Amino acid sequence: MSENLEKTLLTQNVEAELKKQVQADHGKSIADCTDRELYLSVLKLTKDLIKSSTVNAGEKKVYYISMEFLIGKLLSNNLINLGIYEKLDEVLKANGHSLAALEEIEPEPSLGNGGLGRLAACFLDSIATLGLPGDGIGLNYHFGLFKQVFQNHAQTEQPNDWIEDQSWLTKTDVTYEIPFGDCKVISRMYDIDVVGYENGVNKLHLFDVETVDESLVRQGISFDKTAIAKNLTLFLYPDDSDAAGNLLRIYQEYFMVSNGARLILQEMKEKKYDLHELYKHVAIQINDTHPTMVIPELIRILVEEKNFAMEEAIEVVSKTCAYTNHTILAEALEKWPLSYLEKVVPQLVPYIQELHKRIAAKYTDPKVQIIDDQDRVHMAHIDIHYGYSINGVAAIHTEILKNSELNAFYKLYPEKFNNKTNGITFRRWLVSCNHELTALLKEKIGDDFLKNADALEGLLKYKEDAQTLDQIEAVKRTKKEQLCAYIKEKEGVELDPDSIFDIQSKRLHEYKRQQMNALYIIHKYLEIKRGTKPVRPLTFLFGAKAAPAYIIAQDIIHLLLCMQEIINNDPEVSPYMKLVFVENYNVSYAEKMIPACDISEQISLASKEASGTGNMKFMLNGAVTLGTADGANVEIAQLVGKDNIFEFGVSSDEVIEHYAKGDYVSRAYYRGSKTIREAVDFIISAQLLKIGDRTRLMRLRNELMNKDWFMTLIDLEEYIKVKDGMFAAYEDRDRWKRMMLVNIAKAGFFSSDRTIAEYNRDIWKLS
Ligand code: 26Q
Repeated sequence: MSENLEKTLLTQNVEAELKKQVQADHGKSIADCTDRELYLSVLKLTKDLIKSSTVNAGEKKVYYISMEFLIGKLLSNNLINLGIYEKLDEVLKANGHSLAALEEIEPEPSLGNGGLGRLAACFLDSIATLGLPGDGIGLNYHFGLFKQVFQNHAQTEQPNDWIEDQSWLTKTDVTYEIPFGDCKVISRMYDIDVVGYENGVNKLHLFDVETVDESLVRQGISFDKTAIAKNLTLFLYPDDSDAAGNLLRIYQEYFMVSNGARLILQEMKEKKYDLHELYKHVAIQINDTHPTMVIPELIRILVEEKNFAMEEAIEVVSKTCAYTNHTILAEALEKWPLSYLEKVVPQLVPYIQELHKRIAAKYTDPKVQIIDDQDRVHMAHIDIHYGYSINGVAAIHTEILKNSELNAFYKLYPEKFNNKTNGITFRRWLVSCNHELTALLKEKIGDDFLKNADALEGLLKYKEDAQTLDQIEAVKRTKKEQLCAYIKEKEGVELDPDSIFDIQSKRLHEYKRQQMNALYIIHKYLEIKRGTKPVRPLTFLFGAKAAPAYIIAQDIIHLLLCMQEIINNDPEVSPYMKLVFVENYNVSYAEKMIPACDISEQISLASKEASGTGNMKFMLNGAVTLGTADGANVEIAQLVGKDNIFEFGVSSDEVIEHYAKGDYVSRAYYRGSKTIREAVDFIISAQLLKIGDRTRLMRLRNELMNKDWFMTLIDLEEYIKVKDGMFAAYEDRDRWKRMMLVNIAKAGFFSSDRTIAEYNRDIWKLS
């Protein structure tokens, strides 16, 4: 029987197949099984079904190498992409169960920190959906990103062991020997199938070390960092945007790229392609600088094992590798001391020196050198000189790279620079997380938008249609009720679905300015205490993890958790305003919060957020953005028009100028505004000091008044004004509902299918 026929039969007989599977696994009927038993059987059945799907193939293949793939739970997405979600849900419901209950059982693989990792996951989905041959290459961390637990109004970290006996991982027999300066490890490849939406499958290859010892983990997430063979893939670095120098990170990076390089060359060999034409068959997309060592590693292997001359090896590899930049924060650009590399990967050092020498011989500008005068290796510089493409992730971000941050490189290689505005997969961020909105959209505009996201614009013809507008509002209300129930269960706080849901969820970082939102909340609290009550109750929701070593970020969480206690327990205030900082925000939580949001907080200091992707997810689900002119917010504003977004704040040009002149003085803003003074001073008020930690609160206020590197105070007054205006606009229900509709209708541009089609057209050229 042909594979496709087999697949068709299986899809048509979901009920019979599930019955058979359940009988074989547990010896009972579907109705008699527990949810866990059913989950295991559905997992097996789905994996089998995927096995009989077509694998995307072609003359050229892309390898997306990334230290992070924040894939989230896979069950419902795979079922949706295989086209059997609804059928299976029906079968389960007829037997007294539901897919929603099974979804809760699956552990979440949190193999990423935030945006960069989630983007990689959305990209894999779109690459498979577009039928392109393309695999992911990454690491199989035993404990993904830490689990966040709140204690005494502060974040603590616990290991998140997501790997169960039966999971989406398939152990392969691919193993390699990976040498380091001081030891050797044996790797093994594990695969996760990536199912395209009504299309073929690709793979996510995750490398692991056989000898990892999970018992090394002691208190919290601390562990012995010296025994490399035992700890290499134990943890994902819980760091967003701070390139904390650590040897283990370099071991991890080299381990990933060396395995990746070997796999790529092995596949070239199996397909009998000529290695001298590597670039005709392979594109390697380097996700930020973390996998940069793949460049010298490939060159090394070609020279040492494949008889290439240095010159040709460099040329072939340079025509194969492309680099994506995700950050403009100088402190987040990886610069490794040469001495670290000498210890971890001495075999690469002569190649890095060779790459450096060639540049030094050509260009005198110190800004473009690979090894600087302090003997630090600038990873991004390797990518730019020895890759054929460099892209930013939103229009404004790419412009800033070209005109300021990487201007010296842009002058050398203008043709290498290009923009690829980020996107999100609609399968997860609409179909899977918002069944109700998906059904409504299908009813109104058909299901074309599932394959062709631009078709969402068809919704615009209902802009003045009262019935449609009410239906959109009703969906939002349903999603808010569902979130209320979930938060009640998880966080023990009762919320009002008739209040305005204002949400800021993303990694905690000063540049994202959760502290500015906190100051607004303090301001509103004080106003209510003085008797000025909001027209409608307000619900402020936060979700965010902070890197454990990022002290100020921890202080901001502390402030918000203390405010949560003060506000929610004050009978004068809580009827008008509530605050919940949800614990352990992750992909699964995002899928519940985003569809319930009215106001999407995208308030980074202009020029600092490369793109943001949460902004796109909120918009797609009918939230209205409150944002600065930063990252993809700029493109959102262009698409929806000034009437359908609330913008505020200084421009990126002004910000860049302040940094250049060093003339931002936060204390001047503090002195100049009573509103600001009052909010900032409240951080060390008797009320807060009573429940909070004096050191943390004093440090945070001090930081805001005396440093405020990310210019919170420069935008605070305007933020308050615009946000209050937004709450007022919410009361003009017709206007608000139209804004929701326009935001949904214009979100098509942010489908990662569009982004990937552009990567393919301009960079990979697969077919
Ligand atoms: C580096 C060295 C050592 C340890 C950790 C790291 C590290 C880890 C993660 C550095 C950076 C990250 C993550 C960066 C990130 O998520 N960037 C985000 O990427 C998104 C996708 O392009 C953008 O939308 C966001 O604007 C950007 O912040």
